[in-house]
Amino acid sequence: MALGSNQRHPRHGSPSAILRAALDEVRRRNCRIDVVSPTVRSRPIGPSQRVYCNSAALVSTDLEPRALLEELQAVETLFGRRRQGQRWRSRTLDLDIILWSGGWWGDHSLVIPHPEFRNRDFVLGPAARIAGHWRDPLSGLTVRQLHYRLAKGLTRSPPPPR
Ligand code: PH2
Ligand code: MG
Ligand code: MG
Repeated sequence: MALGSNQRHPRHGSPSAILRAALDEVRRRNCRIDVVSPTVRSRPIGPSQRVYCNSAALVSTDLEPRALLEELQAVETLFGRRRQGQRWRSRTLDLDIILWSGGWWGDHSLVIPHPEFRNRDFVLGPAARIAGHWRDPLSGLTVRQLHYRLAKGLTRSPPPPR
């Protein structure tokens, strides 16, 4: 799971505090948080101007990907995330499923691996710290290899066909 925040929260405070509090909330929802990466600050990609805090966590759960997504969206809502309006607007909390142990998943509202994760340093950097040997089922490359390629500017992967 990838975590991101670029807005303060009236009660929890800074984006990094929001990410910590969000992990506590995910833990309460039939999920075990096995490892958490260090938090990085990253320049925003997209229309928002504010710096992001990003991290990654390894989550163990019996929930199916769809059910997990619903729990993560409930946590986002709890932290004041609004879904209407502009895509990629500033957000108090974004929780994305990046990879899962079952390989590929695709339905109308959820695609795993996350279609853009190969192009995002703020996802691959933290993920490489905790899951460097996890393999992308589409490219066959490990997270560490994907991160290395992106950091070297070797490729920008096109989004996979749906
Ligand atoms: N999330 C986005 C769009 N742009 N930029 C950074 N640096 N970090 C993010 O988490 C991020 C972003 C949409 O989810
Ligand atoms: Mg998201
Ligand atoms: Mg996202």
